[in-house]
Amino acid sequence: MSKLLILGGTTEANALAKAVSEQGVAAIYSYAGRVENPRPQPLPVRVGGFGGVDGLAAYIRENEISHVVDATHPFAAQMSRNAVEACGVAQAPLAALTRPAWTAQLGDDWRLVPDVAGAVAALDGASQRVFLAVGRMHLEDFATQPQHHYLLRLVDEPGALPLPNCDVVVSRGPFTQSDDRALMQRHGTELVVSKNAGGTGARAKLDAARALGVPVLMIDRPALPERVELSNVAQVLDWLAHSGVNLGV
Ligand code: 3Y8
Ligand code: NAP
Repeated sequence: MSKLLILGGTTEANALAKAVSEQGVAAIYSYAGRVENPRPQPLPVRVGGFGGVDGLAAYIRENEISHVVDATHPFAAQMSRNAVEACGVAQAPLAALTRPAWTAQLGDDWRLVPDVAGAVAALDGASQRVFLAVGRMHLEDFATQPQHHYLLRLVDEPGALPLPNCDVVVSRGPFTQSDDRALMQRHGTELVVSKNAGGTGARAKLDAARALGVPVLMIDRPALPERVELSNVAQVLDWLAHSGVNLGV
């Protein structure tokens, strides 16, 4: 009996959940529990960490998971590393549903940095109005550059913030170019800091930056281990069918 575990939390994971539900495939959708109200899914949902590699391997065995699709965000590197190891231990086939990195287009003014620490270092210097669109988990890292006036976009209302000069917008994507352009004009944004997430849900700020002639500090993705990588839902359904999952009508 097949049962699919989807490691979720992205636009692509949500599209896969919809397709798998429509195909009548037994599946469960997993969130880390990072935000207060994660988007509802058309599948049974579990929330919270598994407890490292051993916890995930045990979960796979105890719940008779036959296949795992890692559809987490490109920056969810720990989860992706754990998935590769745990699926090896539990002998469960694993495929990742990923999205290509963004590349600069004509008119873009990007400065590439290797990681969050590189972005922090690149903020040395005089005060600027910075749209820090990297979420909540890395805000502490930017506390060493308090001289800037930050615009923060967060999924949930924050508690105390580590940055003295900041405006907060509580909003979850997917975002639109016109909204992001208006937001950046209101804030007087002079620099955007972005993860190279890829996909469609977060790219509006890049299109808005290009239109406004605003430079972008683009944070490269963390390295991920070797694994089967698929780039759309159809490829995942095909991978499932070819590894013994009976898809519905
Ligand atoms: C909890 C689950 C959908 C999927 C929505 C995508 C698109 C909108 C864009 C900006 C960038 C950022 C952030 C972002 C985007 C999608 C997708 C994506 C970026 C939710 C979600 C969860 C999370 C976790 C959250 C992180 C944060 C990152 C905000 C759901 C809404 C900045 C990444 O407060 C926190 O702790 C937030 C944590 C990890 C990164 C960080 O370091 O803070 N995502 N985002 C998942 C879980 O619990 O397992 O409610 O849907 C999902 C989405 N966020 O179709 O609706 O697919 O990427 N998420 C980044 O890309 O830079 C916002 O503001 O421009
Ligand atoms: P991470 O740093 O790679 O993972 C840290 C730990 O969180 C993992 O070891 C695991 O805990 C738990 N975890 C992560 N994703 C999980 C999932 N889908 N289901 C169950 N446990 C999960 O992950 P992250 O960057 O914090 O991302 C957390 C979630 O937010 C993921 O669903 C990801 O897709 C989503 N997201 C992240 C970003 C981002 O910028 N990082 C952007 C958009 C969406 P255990 O070791 O205890 O199992």
